[in-house]
Amino acid sequence: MIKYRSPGRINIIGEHTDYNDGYVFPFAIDKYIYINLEKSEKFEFYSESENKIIIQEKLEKTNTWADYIIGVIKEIEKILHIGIPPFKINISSTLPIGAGLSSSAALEVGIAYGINDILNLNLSRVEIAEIGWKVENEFIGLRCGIMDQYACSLSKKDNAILLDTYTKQFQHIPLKLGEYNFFIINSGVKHELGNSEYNKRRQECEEVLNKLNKKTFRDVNKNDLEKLNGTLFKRAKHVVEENERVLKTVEALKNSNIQEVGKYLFESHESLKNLYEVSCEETDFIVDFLKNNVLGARMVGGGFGGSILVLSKKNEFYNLIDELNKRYHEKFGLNIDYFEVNSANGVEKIGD
Ligand code: GAF
Repeated sequence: MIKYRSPGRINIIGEHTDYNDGYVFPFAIDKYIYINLEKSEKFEFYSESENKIIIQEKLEKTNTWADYIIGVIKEIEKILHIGIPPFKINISSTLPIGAGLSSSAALEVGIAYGINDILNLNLSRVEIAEIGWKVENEFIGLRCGIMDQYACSLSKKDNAILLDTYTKQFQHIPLKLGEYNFFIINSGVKHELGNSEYNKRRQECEEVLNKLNKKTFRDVNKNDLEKLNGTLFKRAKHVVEENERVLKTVEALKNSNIQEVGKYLFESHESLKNLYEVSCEETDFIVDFLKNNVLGARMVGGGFGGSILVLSKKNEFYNLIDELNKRYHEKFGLNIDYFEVNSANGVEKIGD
């Protein structure tokens, strides 16, 4: 049995820009999907958290968590014109599932990496990320961008990745936060409409391009916004300004201006809430509570629940959390979950 671990990710800034040819700035975190792979007679998939085994002789879609695995195997077969022999695959996780921390990309990338390693297929880390992205778009049906799979595959500990999703160029930028650190607060909610609203946002952005007669969002600038109104104006304004914020955040980080990084996080949240409209009551409540008490905070990932990224001094964060949990529980009847974020390497083998 060969063991691999594939990390989740946070995104410092650049939300809903990755399918709009924009910039993103994520890094992998030390919360993982663990994958054990072993050649076998049949395909056998076991998830510890689901406590379920799925056995298949011929791979077919199941509409369950196993589709992320099945999709990857089928995609590798398709692009390399090979048959993949049956594997027994065990999955366990320290990464909260469905919390906006990229658990599905971690699984896709982990499976592709492991199979590539065992069968010596010579796929690069970029190709592995692209396979995961294709599976998500074509097999699962979420029309996501490339951020999550690139972060899970290409991250380097102590760095974040500035990724230009238009050219697919990326650079690792050292994560030097001085006396501050990032924290995650999991709101514990994931609203059902998330996936359908995600695809709807994508469609609205395509409508923006049609209206402006442009091929790529990369050519949309502030002056173009005047030609739009209503929903399309709001969506486009978010994308244009969020891209600017990514580049300003990278500069601020390079200059060790962590206060400024925090300011952009709050601005990003406001924009995701009011212009892109992918936030929700629960995550807004948490960000509002934190507003005057930490350097920065914003929802992270696709939205409609999930997690909040917080930039704060450690003791200040821990001093707030009990009061926040109390008020959150009073209002929503739910408890938050939280942890300090440590950066991590992309997917890797951890043992035979
Ligand atoms: C989800 C998607 F999978 C990403 O591609 C990205 O669009 C993100 O939402 C929003 O920035 O995580």
